[in-house]
Amino acid sequence: MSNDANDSSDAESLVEEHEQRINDLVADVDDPAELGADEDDGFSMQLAGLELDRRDFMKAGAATGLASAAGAFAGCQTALPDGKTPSDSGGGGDGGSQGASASHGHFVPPGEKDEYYGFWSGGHSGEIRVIGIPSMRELQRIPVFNTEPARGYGFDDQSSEMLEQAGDYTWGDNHHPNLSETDGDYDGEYLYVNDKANGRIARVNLKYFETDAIVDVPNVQCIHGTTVLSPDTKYVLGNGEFRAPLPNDGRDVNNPEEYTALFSAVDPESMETAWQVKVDGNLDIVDTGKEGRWAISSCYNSEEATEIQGMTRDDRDYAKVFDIPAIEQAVENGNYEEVNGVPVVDGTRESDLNSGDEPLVRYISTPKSPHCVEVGPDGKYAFIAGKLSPTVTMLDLDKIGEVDDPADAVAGRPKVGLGPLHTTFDGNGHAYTSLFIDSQVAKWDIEEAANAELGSSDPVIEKQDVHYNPGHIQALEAMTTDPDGEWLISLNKLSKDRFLPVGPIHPDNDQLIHIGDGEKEMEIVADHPAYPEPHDCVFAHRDKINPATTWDKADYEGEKPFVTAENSGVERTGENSVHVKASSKRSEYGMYDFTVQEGDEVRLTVTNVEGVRDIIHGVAIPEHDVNLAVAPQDTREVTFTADDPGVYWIYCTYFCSALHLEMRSRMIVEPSE
Ligand code: K7E
Ligand code: CUA
Repeated sequence: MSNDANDSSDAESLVEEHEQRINDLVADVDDPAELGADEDDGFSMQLAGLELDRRDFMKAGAATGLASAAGAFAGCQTALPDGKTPSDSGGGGDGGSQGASASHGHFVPPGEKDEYYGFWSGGHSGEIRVIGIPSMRELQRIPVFNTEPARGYGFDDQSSEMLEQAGDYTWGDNHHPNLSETDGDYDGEYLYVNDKANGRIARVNLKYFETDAIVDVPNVQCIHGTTVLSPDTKYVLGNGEFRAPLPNDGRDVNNPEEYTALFSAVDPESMETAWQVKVDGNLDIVDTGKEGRWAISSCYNSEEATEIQGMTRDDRDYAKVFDIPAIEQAVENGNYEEVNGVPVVDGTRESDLNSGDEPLVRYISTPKSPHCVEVGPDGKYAFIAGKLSPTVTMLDLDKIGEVDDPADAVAGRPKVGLGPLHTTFDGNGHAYTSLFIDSQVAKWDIEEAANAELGSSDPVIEKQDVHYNPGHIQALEAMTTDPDGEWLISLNKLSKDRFLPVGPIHPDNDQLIHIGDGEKEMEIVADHPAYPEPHDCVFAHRDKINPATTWDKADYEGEKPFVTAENSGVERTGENSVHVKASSKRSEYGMYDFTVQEGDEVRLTVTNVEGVRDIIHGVAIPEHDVNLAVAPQDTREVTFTADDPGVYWIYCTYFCSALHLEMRSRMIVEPSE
């Protein structure tokens, strides 16, 4: 087990080593073969009186010196009409009237509402965050793969059973939130999100902003890229990124060439895995065409290596284009092997199913360790960002099914800058690509790129510095057929010196950028610190999302009782079990006390009988790890054991009225003898 990266111990040489590795790997699209170890990538920024490689920002360890350089940098873009730097004009994002840019306010006054919902993945926090656009105010958090006391999630029986059945992991790493679609537009029903860490896909019910299903996808360790199949959410599609033996039961552990990556389709209603496709290489990000036929995935490890040197060896990898109806046909014809209850279709290049006119998977050579795939609003092109190549490859989706050699479907390949990761759209013919290494967003003209020579940087219109190292960028409703333009968010991985220091683990920095209709220059108007680590976000106009403000008890009728003050009480259900039912309202529970016996298993059912929005009652029982949050008209249940005799005060955890502190009850646990 050797690892070169550990050979140098001092910080400075580690930085140099990393820089050297990146320099060696970052390809020049014009002639990838010639990009040798010693060559300068030729990229530098001219500043007044100072020439600085943008990547110097990756190196600087201390904030001192960096701060002033960053200020100069921000200013050098002169994107602002009055010559102010973005931080002068409200980069602090403090939400006050000073916080709005002179030209493009994002400030939403008290009492007014945002125009858009933003749904942020929470990365390894495991949650979804709901953020209003353009204010950037955080509106809500939706726990998905984590537990969350404020919402009783992972505490009540229903959610803890769901988490248990989905593998009983204590966390997840969610990257890609996707809104359900009908006719290619958001229908406001569901949000689907992946768990990269444990190979799961979850569904959030947008009526209640609550996770209602999680599937632990068989045969894969990790689900990375995730998308819904446009235009009608026929499937939720997930990319298995890590190659592993199939099944991973101890076979082939020392034969990495036998490992495989799987592309999975999950039924959005039943949340069961419908089928999987085995492929060569790995799978990173995925998006679909707009008409329901094609799904396009990137692959960064066509080398099928197990260490970084091998994974980055070749200058070409692939995009893989999945023909969904052809895969369904193969499943229907029985052309699969069933593994752990799921039909697995062979989509490797050698597969018979890939030999005819209608291959299941088309492999298209793409430079180099590509990352994102995003399909543009008109569905014409898929945009595949080169990551280690400074280019974005455009695939013509109309041609894919027609050309003999899928490489002939490549419609353009503009050179946009270093470290391109993700692309988004304003609906007016512009693409915006994040440049991780350059810490910039590049705006470019899509049709010009289709007409230009491969590798030309002519289509690039403008570059905006961001702070620092962007991953995903998203413009309003950019993933629909009708993007709204106006605002773009750059989800920057590093914040460095942008905020008050808070210790060595820094927040990310989500920057709000005004793009308008794409005809003017981009302008940064707010910095928004984000708890690590959001990867992606998705926006919907507020007219498309219609959450309930209280519960509709018909939605759980037959599953849970609706407990009123009258039917509150204790019912003995067995020698060592009781069912305790209690209503709740301002400012009392249905019982001032109840008695159980030492050792009883207690099933506690609590209904909030109020119909008034925003009046939540909590149920905390000290020393029993009991914590419920019950919204108006909702009922929650929890089961626990009353192990130790004594008196336990039950209290309400939501400050619901002036008599909130008095809203209490006693659980009396009588000794068994
Ligand atoms: Cu680019 Cu997981 Cu979408 Cu992170 S992925 S950035
Ligand atoms: Cu109910 Cu506080």
